[in-house]
Amino acid sequence: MTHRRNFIKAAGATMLGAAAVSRTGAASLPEAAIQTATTMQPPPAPPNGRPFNPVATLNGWSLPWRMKDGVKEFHLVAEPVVRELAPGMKANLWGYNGSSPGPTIEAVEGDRVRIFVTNKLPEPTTVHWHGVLVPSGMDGVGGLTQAHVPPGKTFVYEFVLQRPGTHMYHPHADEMVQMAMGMMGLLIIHPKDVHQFRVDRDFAFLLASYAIDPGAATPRTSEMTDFNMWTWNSRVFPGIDPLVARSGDRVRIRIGNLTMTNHPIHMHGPHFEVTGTDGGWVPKSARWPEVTTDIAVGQMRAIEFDAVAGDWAIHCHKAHHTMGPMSHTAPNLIGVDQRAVAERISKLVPDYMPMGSGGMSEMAQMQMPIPENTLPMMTGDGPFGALEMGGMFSVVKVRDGVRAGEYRDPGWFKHPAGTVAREYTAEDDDAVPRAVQPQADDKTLRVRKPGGHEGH
Ligand SMILES: [Cu+2]
Repeated sequence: MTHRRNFIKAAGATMLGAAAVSRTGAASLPEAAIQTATTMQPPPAPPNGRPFNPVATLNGWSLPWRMKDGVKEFHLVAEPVVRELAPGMKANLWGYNGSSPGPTIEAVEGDRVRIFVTNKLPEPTTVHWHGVLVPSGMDGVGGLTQAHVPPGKTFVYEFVLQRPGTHMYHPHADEMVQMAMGMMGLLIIHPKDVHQFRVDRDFAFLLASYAIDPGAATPRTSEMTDFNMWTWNSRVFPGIDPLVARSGDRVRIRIGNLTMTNHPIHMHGPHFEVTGTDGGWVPKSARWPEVTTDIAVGQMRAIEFDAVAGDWAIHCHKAHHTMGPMSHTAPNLIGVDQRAVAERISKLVPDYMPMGSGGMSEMAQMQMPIPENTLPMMTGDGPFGALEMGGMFSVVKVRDGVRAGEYRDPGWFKHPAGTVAREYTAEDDDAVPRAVQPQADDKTLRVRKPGGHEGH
């Protein structure tokens, strides 16, 4: 395995496709492809089996399979991995096939799949196929439906995929530790009819959270609430891939939540509809327009929208989840005059810098020094200055003329002239109408009466 890994790395970390598998003559086990890249590897069209339109896993990849007598064979290897969460911060996680989350498994409604799971962890594991109706004995609950997979052993799961949808896989063995260490992945079941539920762009990612103390690299697995790395596919802003689309594209984003809290995911710009849950696709008549959808723990939501040109922020709306590591017990110093105390402290600590009297924005502006192997509380540069973000934040970048299958970052949006908010100056006086001050006798003034109903 080590030898194979080096071989693949030497080849530029390209995925080893199903075609290359026979090289080993692999008596029984299909090759376990390895991928350690942290940028999206858009999967090619399926080389065999029923056709489908692959998903684009943010900062991730899809697992190649081997077709054997009409059965799709996949090979997952549960193992320790090193994952860069964002430039400047690496984490010691557990994952599958070189990455956390593990590779996305994609197959088609009606497919029979055989999934080999090799355990290279120091403790037993299992794989549960979250939301997939499988024979009870294939459900992956250690002790309940199967014996645990001991370290060094390989188990095999086999079932027929009965219904199209978006699902997740994760251990059901020492779950608290193994999921806090990053063991999870997506399982996408495409419809048998390639035209059903068809979209132009189909993104997918998992929400995960980690508690990694500044300077450390291994998550504290006993943490229940105070996480500091709020990730999409085990990446944090500015390490999360942008979601690139062409104007007019029908775009789907599938989001699964395997953290320990809910995440209201909010998208700026075009309104979307919730079109899918773990339970399947929502009938057209039951969909409703939204700009934020809350994703509870253990849930998946698929949203769809028609892309409009621009740079549209997409993020969790819990403000602490778009932040990097920070102390949650820092006092609020807004309005506090720190000058006198700063003078006294700087006699003891020459570099002391009082902050916070006017909010925390200056922390993003000046990129304060931080310990090794952690991330700033807020960071990122946009075309107009500091973004002051972290954690669960990315940008839907919609442009005219993006080619189909093109996911490369197109850079910042070029706003048409006169469409950017700007400073108001005195010269504008003639051009811009003054704000109207309503007068008491203004016939159009509407007031809300204490009774709750409107009157004039
Ligand atoms: Cu959140």
